Amino acid sequence: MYGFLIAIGVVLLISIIWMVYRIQTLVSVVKGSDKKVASGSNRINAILMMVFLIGMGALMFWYSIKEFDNYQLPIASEHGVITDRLFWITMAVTGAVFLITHILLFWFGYRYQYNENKRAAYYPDNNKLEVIWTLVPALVLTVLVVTGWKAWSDITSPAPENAHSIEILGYQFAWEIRYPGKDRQLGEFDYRLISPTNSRGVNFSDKNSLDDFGSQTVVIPKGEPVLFRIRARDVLHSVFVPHMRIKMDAVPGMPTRFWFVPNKTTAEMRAELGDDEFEFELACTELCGSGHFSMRRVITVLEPAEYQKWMAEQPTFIEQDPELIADLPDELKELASIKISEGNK
Ligand SMILES: [Cu+2]
Repeated sequence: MYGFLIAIGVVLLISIIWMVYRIQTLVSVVKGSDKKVASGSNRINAILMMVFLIGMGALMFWYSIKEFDNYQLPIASEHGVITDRLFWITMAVTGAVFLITHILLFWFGYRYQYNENKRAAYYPDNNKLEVIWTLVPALVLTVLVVTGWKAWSDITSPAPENAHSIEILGYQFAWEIRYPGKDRQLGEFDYRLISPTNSRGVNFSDKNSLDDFGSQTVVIPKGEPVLFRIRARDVLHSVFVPHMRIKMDAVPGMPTRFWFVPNKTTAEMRAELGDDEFEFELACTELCGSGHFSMRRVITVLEPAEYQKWMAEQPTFIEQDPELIADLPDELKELASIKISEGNK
C-alpha cells in the first residue's frame, strides 16, 4: 500500500516539474526570446503518427481477415440475404471514407509538422469545396438510410396469415418455448398466473391454450414463414439467431415479434459446413445478469413434413400435468378431455 502511495507521489512530483518547465518555455516564447518553440519531441510525435497509421492499419486488416468467417456466418433465412447485402454496401462506402480520412489525418500530422522555415498558408474558405463535401455525404447517407429503412419496414411488416407462431419467453436465465398446437392459436397469458407449475403464466381458461405445448428446442420448418412472439418475464433479454440474421429484444410487459423464413434445414447446413455436429443457436444478446451465458437454445430446422410429424408427437401441457386445469369450469374441462383424447388417437 505504501509503495503504491509513494509511486503516485513520485509521478505527481515529476509531472509538476514537467509543467513548470513547460510554463517557463511558453513564457519565454511569449516574451519573444530566441529559444526554440519546438523541442525534439515534435519530430518524434510526427514519426509516431506514421508508426500508428501503419501499425494500427496493418493490425486492423490482419484481424479483419483472420476473423472473417466468425462474423460472416452462412445465411439461413430469406431476409438475411437482404440485410447482409445492405451491410456490405454500407461497409464498403463507410470503409472507403474511413480509410481515406484516416490516412490523410495521420499523413498531414507527419507532413506538416512544425518547421521554423515554413509558414502556414492563409486560406480562409472555399465555397465550392464546402458545397461538395456537404452535399455528397448528405446524398450518399440519404440513399443508405432510405434503403435501410425500406428493408427494415419490409422485414418487420405483419407476418403472413399462414405463419407458424411460436412463443419465446426469456427469463433469468433460460428461454421457454411454447407452441400453439393443432389450432395454430397460442392461448392467452397473464403474468399473475405464473406459478411453479405454470412458468409461462398460460391462461388455461382460454380454450386456445388447451392444446398448447412446450419444447426444449425450437423446431421450425424450412421454407415456411415462422413468427416468433417474444416476451420477457423479468428483465430485458434479446433473441439472437446469428445464422438467420435475427435480433429482437424481449421486453418485460411489452411483447415483441419477428417473422422470417428459414431457408436451410439443419441437415443441409451440416452438409454445407462439413460439420456433423452443427446446430443453429438461439442466444441472449442482452447482458441480463450473472447467468446470461447460459441462455442458449438449439434451433432445429426440419423439412415441412418432418415438422408436422414432430408437432403431432408432442404432449400438451395439460396432458403432462392435468392439475393445470383442476380449477376450470366443467365445460372447459370437458373440452380439454376431448382434446386430450383427440391427441392420443
Ligand atoms: Cu438474457
